[in-house]
Amino acid sequence: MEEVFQEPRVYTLLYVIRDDKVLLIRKKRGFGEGFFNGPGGKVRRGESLEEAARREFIEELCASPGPLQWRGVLEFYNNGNLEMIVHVFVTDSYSGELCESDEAEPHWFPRDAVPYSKMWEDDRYWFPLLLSGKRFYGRFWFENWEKIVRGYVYELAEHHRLPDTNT
Ligand code: 6OG
Repeated sequence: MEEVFQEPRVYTLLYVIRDDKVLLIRKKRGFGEGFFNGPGGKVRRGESLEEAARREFIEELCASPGPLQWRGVLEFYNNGNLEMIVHVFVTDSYSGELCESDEAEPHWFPRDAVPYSKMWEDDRYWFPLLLSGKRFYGRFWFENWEKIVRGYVYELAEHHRLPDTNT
């Protein structure tokens, strides 16, 4: 029963997409070390998803992101357990200078040269939707966080928009 009442672990990812390029970070430590990913991390208690996405971006890259758009949600299972719920945002701007932090090294990639072989395996399934401006919902089952044994991604349609939001 304990499992059932565990707080869900909710995370964010935030990508800057601008001039046909996307901003990724190379993670220098923690979960996914060595992989390219978006800046992001765990949502804290009392914080909104958007606040968390902004805070993590600033912590990892120093600059402040512009207006955010919510783009999708991903659920990750590992060895059969739901481990992470990740909300994905994009922005087309930021203010200030990007920095390298002890967590992350910023890198720009052309949208047609995204380094999938150095990213989490799930990214190749949903990142194209992100790049083409779509919203999505995905679920992936990993084995030992190494390989995907099952998964799917749905594109969300207009009628799946949440009420009272402009995203
Ligand atoms: P910290 O532990 O650094 O947050 N994350 C994933 N991102 C992708 N693209 N694929 C996955 O497949 C992921 N699993 C976790 C969520 C970890 C960051 O890594 C993301 C967080 O932004 C399994 O605080």
